[in-house]
This record gives sequence, structure tokens and C-alpha cells, in this order.
Amino acid sequence: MGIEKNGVNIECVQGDISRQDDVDVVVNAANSELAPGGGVAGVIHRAAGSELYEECKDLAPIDVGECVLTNAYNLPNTYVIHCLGPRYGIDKPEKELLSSCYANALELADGKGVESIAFPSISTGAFGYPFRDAAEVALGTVFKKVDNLKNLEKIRFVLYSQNDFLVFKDILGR
Ligand code: AR6
Repeated sequence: MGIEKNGVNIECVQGDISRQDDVDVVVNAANSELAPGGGVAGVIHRAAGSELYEECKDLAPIDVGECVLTNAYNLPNTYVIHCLGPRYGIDKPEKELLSSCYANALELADGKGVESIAFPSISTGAFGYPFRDAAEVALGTVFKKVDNLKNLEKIRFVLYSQNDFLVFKDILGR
């Protein structure tokens, strides 16, 4: 499922963020220490190998809403962008902080000159952000940012469950 805006393809798929072999950048739903953890951070670090955490150690800690870029090692991508999303009910204002994650990641990737990026749904697992609200923030931010991108041509959301995919599909179809 996808749409085009300003020459940029915005799409959503059901799948695993660590298996997106046709995109330049994958985004990690990181913790502040950029360490391997559960959920997305777990699969990304496992698939990339231990060199990823070695590079991450020098860049940590990061703030909520902040993003940093590393190599992707054994992942089938060129870079990983690690974003720290807000913990729902704790880090406020959560909507602005979640939006910053997407906006900052898009700027960072676009500045590197890459053409494609894949996002998971940041903050909606361990960090407890209600899924539909987070999806509205994610897609709303991407829609605003696409008008200012120079290099990115494809922005993909990778949703783990079918329900989550259907929520993105519904919002994207409006
Ligand atoms: N591919 C795509 N999406 C996934 C995958 C996958 N392989 N696995 C889970 N999801 P989370 P957060 C979905 O918890 O809420 C970690 O322990 C999942 O269903 O990974 O930002 C870190 O170390 C959910 O919708 O990220 C941090 O401490 C979404 O990805 C903390 O969790 C995000 O879930 C970050 O929490």
C-alpha cells in the first residue's frame, strides 16, 4: 500500500524491520544507551552483529526525540538511524517528541544523500504509545517533511502485526 507526494513514495508493509534489503537506511526504536534490547532494538542488533553496539557506545547516551546514524554492518542496508522515542505518559510533550524522531531521522537520511528509508512504529512497543495515535503522528510528520526533501524517494513503514499494518493503511488511504 503506498501513495506519492511531491515525488516521494510513502508506503506501509507488514514485515520485519531487519529484513528490508531494498532500502538504504533502517530506523531503530532505540534506548538511550543505544544498546541491544527487546523489540526492534533486539532484532536490529542481532542482525547487524556486535560491531554495531561497538560503534553505538561512543554515540550514547542520546536524548528523547534525538537520532544518530551508524553503519549497518551485517544488515542488508547502508546505515542505521537510531531514534529514542518518548515513553508514553513520562516523556512530555510526547506528541512533539515522537514527531521529532521522524523529522530528525528524515533530515539525517536526506542529508546523507540516500534514496530510501524504512521506519518501524517508534514508541508503540515497550514505550507504550497508543498505536493509532502514534501512527497519526508518524504519517502526519512524514507528510509535512516530504516537501523539503532533496534525495529521499521512498519512505516505508514496516509494521510487525497485521492489525498495525491495517491502521497505517487506513490512515495512508485517507
Ligand atoms: N520489525 C518491525 N516492527 C517490530 C519488530 C520487527 N522485527 N519487532 C517489534 N516491532 P519496541 P519502543 C514493533 O518495543 O516502544 C526496546 O527494548 C512493535 O510491535 O521495539 O520504541 C529498546 O531497547 C511496536 O509496535 O520500541 C527500548 O528500551 C514497535 O515495533 C524500548 O524497547 C516498537 O516497539 C523502545 O521501545
